Amino acid sequence: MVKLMLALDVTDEKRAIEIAREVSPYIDAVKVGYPLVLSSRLGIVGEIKDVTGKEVICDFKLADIPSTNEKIASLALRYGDGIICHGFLGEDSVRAVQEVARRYGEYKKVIMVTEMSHRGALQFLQPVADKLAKMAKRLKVDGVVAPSTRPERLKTIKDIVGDIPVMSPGIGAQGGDLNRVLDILEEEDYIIVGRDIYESENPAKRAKYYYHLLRD
Ligand code: OMP
Repeated sequence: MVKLMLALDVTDEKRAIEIAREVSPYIDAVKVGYPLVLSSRLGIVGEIKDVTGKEVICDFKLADIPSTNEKIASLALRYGDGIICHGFLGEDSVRAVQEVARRYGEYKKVIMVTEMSHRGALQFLQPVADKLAKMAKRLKVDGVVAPSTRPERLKTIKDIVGDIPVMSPGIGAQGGDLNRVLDILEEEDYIIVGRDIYESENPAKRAKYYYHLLRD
């Protein structure tokens, strides 16, 4: 079964906790990024984990030199089960994050971005995305991010990374075609959905809709 990761990009801490609690029976994971952390504090990542009882991934899209990536990852992984980093900075920047993850006693995921879902990704990222996917495979990262907005690219990237789980944003507000995406994704993969759930009038109902869709 393809899993559902909620992108909790709300900037009101109370509302974030409320939504997290309401949707928790219907989701498999939560992704917390700059909108929520910068409007509250890093510890919110741990609170979201406590409230939902689900895997929480820090989406900080690390894109720096190894020593800075290392510092940020050390802080984030105190609370998060995993962290998203960019690959275009090169192998050493990703390896630095993997080193930090390895130092934690428990399993922490390092997830690498390949091609992104927005139009601007065509400009600089797409031309190198296959190379990034190959690097992700070589480095044995724990997951890659690839776009639901371009199913043919999602398929290519999935074929390159093989058994590495794919986490795919672009369903809902970005207009990705869920049926096509579900034809490509497999058991250990995730769709990432944000606004279509947290901006809906009834986030729990919307999350439940995806919950059933992924199981049918
Ligand atoms: P919605 O468009 O509201 O469903 O949110 C998508 C989430 O996925 C947001 O948190 C984005 O920052 C994130 N995302 C993308 O939309 N596109 C990408 O290519 C990569 C990400 C990501 O790394 O999570």
